[in-house]
Amino acid sequence: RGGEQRGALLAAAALFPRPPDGARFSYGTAGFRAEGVTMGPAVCRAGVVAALRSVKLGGAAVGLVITASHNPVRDNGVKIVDADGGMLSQDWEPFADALANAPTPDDLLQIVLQFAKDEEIKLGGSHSAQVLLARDTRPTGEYLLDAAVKGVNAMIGAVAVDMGILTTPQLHWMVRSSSEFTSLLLCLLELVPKDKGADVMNNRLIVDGANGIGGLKLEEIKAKISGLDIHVRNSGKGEGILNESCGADFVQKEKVVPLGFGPEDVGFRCASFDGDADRLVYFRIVSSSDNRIDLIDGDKILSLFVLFIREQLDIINGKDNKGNEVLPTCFGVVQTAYANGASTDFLKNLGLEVVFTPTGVKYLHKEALKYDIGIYFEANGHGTVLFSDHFVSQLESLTSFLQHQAAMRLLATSRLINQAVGDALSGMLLVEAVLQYKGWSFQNWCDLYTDLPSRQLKVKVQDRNAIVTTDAERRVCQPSGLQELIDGEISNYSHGRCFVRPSGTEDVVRVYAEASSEEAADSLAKRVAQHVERILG
Ligand code: G16
Repeated sequence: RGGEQRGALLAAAALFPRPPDGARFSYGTAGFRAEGVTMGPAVCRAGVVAALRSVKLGGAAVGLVITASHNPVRDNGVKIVDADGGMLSQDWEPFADALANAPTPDDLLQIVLQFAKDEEIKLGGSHSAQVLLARDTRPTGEYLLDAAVKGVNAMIGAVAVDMGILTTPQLHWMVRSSSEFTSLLLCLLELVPKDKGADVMNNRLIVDGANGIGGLKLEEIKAKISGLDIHVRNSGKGEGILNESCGADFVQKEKVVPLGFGPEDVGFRCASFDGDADRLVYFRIVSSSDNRIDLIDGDKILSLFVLFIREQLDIINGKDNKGNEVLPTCFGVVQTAYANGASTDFLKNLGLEVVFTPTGVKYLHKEALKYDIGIYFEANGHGTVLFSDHFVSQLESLTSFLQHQAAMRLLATSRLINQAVGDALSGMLLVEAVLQYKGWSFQNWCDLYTDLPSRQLKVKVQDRNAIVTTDAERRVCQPSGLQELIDGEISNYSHGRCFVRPSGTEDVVRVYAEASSEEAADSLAKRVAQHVERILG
């Protein structure tokens, strides 16, 4: 593909030719600047530099911002943001200068080829590269954005992503966070003990994107996630309909194979996002002749994270010589009534404090903030792990080698997993890192505990808000008499548990039942649903 690459560079350079009498560009204090209408060639060539920089850094996102900052409105400029979110490495400025000033497309090509050779960058290969573009409000911004895109696209395999009109620091921040994501995963994987992990686990991961935005985003970044062979189904690019017979809600509630999966996926580890990628569940297709799946819901994701965090805390807390814990930690788990009873038992048997809140991230998150490390998940896959600022600063101060490695793992975890809200993408990367750390297969993870069979039903009633609940939605206080009927039903089932609550997102009453067999859970849910229907009409 060398010839194709050469052709693309020549073509881009020819689109924005440098005038023979054009002023000399110098990368200067903060990139190239001049009168906006004359900047086309320099901006296009800066696009080439930015794309090449991303290739050099293994595909990490690099930024390019079109602005002349405090200078007059007729001026414009271009500045490259390095993958760490800071300014372009100064070693690259002479190359950027030479390229901006190359008189002809041929000269430009020669400079790129020579530089790529010196920097050992393989051109025309199967590399990936990503450049995030932004501009300010100047009138020449749009024209120059086009020049930048053409420059980026002149590097085969490079993708230009227009982030729109932004402040310059916003773009720096976006570039920084985008590369943090992948570099933190790498950091976690590097902290996998050498006697564990990697080779034990199959690195193929198949992801159901629910035909939504999560699939699209994952397609963009998957090549940069080293160590994982990610395949996206329902990626949002094809014909499939958003959340229709696919996605985390469907997989978790129906416990069957989502659309878009075929015989080739049987037996592999699969993850499923919902339409806006804030829920995550995992599953495995049992056999191609059977629609059933083995489901790993939010509760089991939580349990995996709990084990990992506990292990790191145990390493850190090997007592000091006075018998004190090195880092006393307040570690709490938050669940809702939907948490499978087997998961709650598992967590309590580990000696953990498990707190219940009503359904809704807004309640769980608030509760989890009360701990040094607070972890919450809803069974439906909404959840994350929160680290207090105070705890993070204590982690940063641990130095003894063994403790240091465990502290580093927790620090990387705190930065990888989204501290603002549950996030399918970052949650999935943490799952993958933890499985590798433990050297666990999907089956090992399944075997943590056996879910009690459960069933969820929806009942359409006249006024769902006639149901008032208490005790984190585990009991009904209105209408009177309903809870007694539910209790009466539960008493007929071994391991029976059942609750009803008005949905906060749909005009229905939800019924959840658990029992020792599928049939029993189905029957308990149905019987209670009938009472709800009869009483509420
Ligand atoms: C929202 C909330 C979740 C909740 C879910 C179902 O999720 O953010 O916390 O579990 O609704 O709520 P309900 O049972 O009240 O309908 P999403 O994924 O729809 O944003």
